[in-house]
Amino acid sequence: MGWFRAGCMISRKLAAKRNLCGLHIFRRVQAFPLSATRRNIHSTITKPEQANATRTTDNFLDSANSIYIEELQRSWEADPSSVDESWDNFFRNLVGQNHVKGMAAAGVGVSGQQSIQESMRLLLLVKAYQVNGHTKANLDPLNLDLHKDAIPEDLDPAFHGFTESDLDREFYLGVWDTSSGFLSGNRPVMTLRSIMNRLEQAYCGSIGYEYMHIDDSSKCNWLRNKIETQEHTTYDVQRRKVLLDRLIWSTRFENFLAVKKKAEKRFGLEGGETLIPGMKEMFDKAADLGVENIVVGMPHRGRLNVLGNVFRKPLAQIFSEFDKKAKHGLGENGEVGDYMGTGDVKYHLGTSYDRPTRGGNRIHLSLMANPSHLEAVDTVVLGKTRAKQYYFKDCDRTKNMGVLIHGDGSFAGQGVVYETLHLSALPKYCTGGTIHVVVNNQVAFTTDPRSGRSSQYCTDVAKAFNVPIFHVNGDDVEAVARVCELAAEWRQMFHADVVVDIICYRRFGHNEVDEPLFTQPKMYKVIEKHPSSLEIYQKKLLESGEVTQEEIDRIHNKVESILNEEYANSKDYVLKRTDWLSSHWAGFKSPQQLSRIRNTGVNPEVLMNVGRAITTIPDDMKAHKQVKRIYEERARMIESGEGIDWALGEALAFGTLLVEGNHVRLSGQDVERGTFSHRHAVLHDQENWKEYCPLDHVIPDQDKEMFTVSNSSLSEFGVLGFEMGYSMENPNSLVMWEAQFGDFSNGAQVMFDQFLSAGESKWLRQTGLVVLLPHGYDGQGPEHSSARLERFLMMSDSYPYVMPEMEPTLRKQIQECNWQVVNATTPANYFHLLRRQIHREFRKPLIVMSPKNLLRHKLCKSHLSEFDDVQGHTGFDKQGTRFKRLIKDQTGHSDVEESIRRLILCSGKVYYELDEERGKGDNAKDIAICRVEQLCPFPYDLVQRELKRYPNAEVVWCQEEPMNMGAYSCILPRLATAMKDTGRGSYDEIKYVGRGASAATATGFYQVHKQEQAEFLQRAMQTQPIQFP
Ligand SMILES: Cc1ncc(C[n+]2csc(CCOP(=O)(O)OP(=O)(O)O)c2C)c(N)n1
Ligand SMILES: [Mg+2]
Repeated sequence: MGWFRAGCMISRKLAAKRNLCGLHIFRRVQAFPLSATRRNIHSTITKPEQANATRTTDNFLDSANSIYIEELQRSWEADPSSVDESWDNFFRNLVGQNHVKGMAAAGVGVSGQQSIQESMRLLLLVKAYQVNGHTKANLDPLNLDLHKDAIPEDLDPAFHGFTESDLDREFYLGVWDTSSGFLSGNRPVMTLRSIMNRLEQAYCGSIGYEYMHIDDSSKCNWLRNKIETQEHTTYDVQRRKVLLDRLIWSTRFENFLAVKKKAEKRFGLEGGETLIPGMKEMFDKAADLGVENIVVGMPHRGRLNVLGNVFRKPLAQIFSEFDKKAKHGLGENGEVGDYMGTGDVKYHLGTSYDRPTRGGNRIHLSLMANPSHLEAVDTVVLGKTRAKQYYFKDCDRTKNMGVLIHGDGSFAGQGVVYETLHLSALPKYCTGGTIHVVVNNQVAFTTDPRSGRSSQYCTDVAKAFNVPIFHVNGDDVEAVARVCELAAEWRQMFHADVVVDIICYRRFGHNEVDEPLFTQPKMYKVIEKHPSSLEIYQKKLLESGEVTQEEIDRIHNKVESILNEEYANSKDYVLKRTDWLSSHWAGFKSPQQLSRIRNTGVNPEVLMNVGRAITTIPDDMKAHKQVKRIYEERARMIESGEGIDWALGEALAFGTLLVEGNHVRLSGQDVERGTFSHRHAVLHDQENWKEYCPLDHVIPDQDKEMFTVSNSSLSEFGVLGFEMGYSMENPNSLVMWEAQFGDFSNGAQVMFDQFLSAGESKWLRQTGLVVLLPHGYDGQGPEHSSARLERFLMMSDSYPYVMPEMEPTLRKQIQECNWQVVNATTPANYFHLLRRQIHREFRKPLIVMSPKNLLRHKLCKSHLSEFDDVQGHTGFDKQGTRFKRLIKDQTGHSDVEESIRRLILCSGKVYYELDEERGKGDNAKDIAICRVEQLCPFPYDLVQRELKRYPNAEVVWCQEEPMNMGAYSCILPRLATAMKDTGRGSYDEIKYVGRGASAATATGFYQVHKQEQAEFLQRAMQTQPIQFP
């Protein structure tokens, strides 16, 4: 036994150290300077460090020091109650009144004496395998693995004091009620040799298990049982043939494309083909265990193979997407612009499929479309999964599951993986466990692990979350299948995350046109000679006699002929008008189908009932007195109809949407109270742990999640992605993410750039997600002023130089635009804005520059009559009560005001400052101030209405942001287009008032802020014409 000889050699060196080493505390001692031939799955080495001082309360399972044990034994002999109960059990079990008597009681005869020290060392040896066996496992198909040189000493029996002469001695293992697996076997006596064989088999084969970091012994025991009990480890011939068939499909698919589409990028799976049988086994097992829906996110590598072989996307369609001459993306007459979107490359597209499973079930699979940005889709998948769980009333989260496939480089390197894992156990974000599969080809583009990570395994990040990790040699398809099944079992059993790390290789370059020898010459020389996993498996089955060559050939021929047939069909494949509507979306309109504009006012009686429900606190609730006062004030607002503020306006929008049967969900950092202490959506009893959320009590027997408000982890990228995924499941929900301050949304920039602004265009998937970004200049410095409005406007795809159709019955302006950007200035308008998101037949993302100081501004109030649908009430205009895209001047101007000398167009809270400035003297009474509430898409019709109202007015755009920021550069061409169209001049006639250009969003000096503010407000009101630009 190779292990033993090597162990004997080092045992002498270790003699002095023996009994001093702990198993649990590890430190990185050395970052090995790896040679090019010695690298890959490990980049750094760990080594046991001496255990800390003893504590008599220590659990025996955590201990590893035999001197310590001797002390404990002495202590126990003197007084059994002086040690932890587990130690007491240990000594009783192993020693009893008489050690040999214990063995006799177990009905076994043992030759020779076994000291308690030997028993303990044996247990430590077993435990060493459980903890460190993975380091010795045969994980690397290329055998380049460095860790062969760095196997921890404690896996060597000599380290524990055993010698070759002990090999055939029988040892009593004890009977451990509290443990499982190996130690629970009913053969408490075994030779050391057979103990070692069992340990090697369980822990050092093609699978390396990491699970002893999990701090829940019942979970460890469950895994131990699965890992160490032999009956779990074999497949019968039938299962083997299924695996073979699946592996042939996976392999031939790539080979076929390699021949047919030689020079095309497809990010093939070659070297990692066992992923496909692995995924299929996982899905089958999950279905057997009750899973009905699986949402999958995955990157480029092997995606086409997964689409074709797991999701059963028609192969003809996949092949046709390679055809550069195919007219995908063009309409019937070759025109651009049908609702085919702008499209995406083939290895980003999603799909869904109802897949029959081995056990005769059906399972619905959805693969989310995703951008090139590695790992960006992770939390989107989780959000969608969580939404499915809500709509399917899947309370124990066992019917809907998320699966994420990762690359080794990305799993280790992309921070959003950590953010994703961190959502796994949060009450309002948990999805009952995600299965992570890492296609670990030991390279990322051209970067190998030495440069790509500081951790030992690429999966180490998951250990921080008590996630078990199964490393598996990707050449061993049965081992891959086994851990994939085990992962599904774990997930269904514990509703927690799990990682499968398939260690494989990449047969070719990063893509098929890359040359890997430039950067990985030695590795690729090995790969060149390395047989495929299919060849290895076929050989194994042939040698075992379980499968004949004829059977193998038959499968190959079948697969090849189907591939050829589908390839021939792909030439005439016509891309169907996409299946963009999933079941919940039936009746929703594409941008080409006109959606009626609806009013959003609410029946006064309903409004009143909702108002009362959301301002009532139960008598036994001891809320903080300031919060109580806020609620009393809100109740007064409802009863009097006067002075409704922002928070109440928002709550009324939520409450009325709930009454209409919609799901409402708001998440983000500190959203429950609100960063600015204005929302107080959840009340906390000051005397106990009780909480009360008034919006949970709007309708009788309201589902407890129908209204969800939740503080999130301190993440932007991850949480925004989650809400985006959530919003895509069902359109009858108002899903919102609020940034703490708008500035921080740039931490989620990938979500804005790749998903929210362009998702519908690329992938034909709509979302009505609302993003609230606190924005406004009130002297808080460069980081708490700006949500970078300009970026959101710049990403709008509305064409600025031609007036769109604005006639109300024909208007599709919002439908045709990629998103809406709004800066509302009254609680009532905000109320209608939120309700409008739902009261339409399409969904569109909404970016809101939300207020800070307007939350308490004395003039930023609305009357309850502005929320209702009563004709003649303030909010009711020609079309009824709805969101106002532009709010006209409030000083009672008639349809034409010839004497107005200046029309100031502005947006956001600067309106109130301009209005106040205008009121200071008499020389500005002839200035009109209009608020552009909806910046994108631009309200051309209403702006023109105001231009006509003030035929002689100088036109000014005023903003508080620096000139190179804010809305100015977006407004300018659109306002010019509106002006030209009414004969009011163009660019030169648009004057600018605001801050000058600046690198930082705002000054850090309060006095400078005030001065800047005063200066531009005065300039806006000056009597002489504005000269700028
Ligand atoms: C966020 C991000 N950064 C960089 C890239 C460019 N890129 C594409 S694939 C790749 C390597 C990924 O390595 P790994 O995760 O190991 O997956 P593999 O290609 O090896 O399957 C890189 C760097 C990207 N797509 N996304
Ligand atoms: Mg890789």
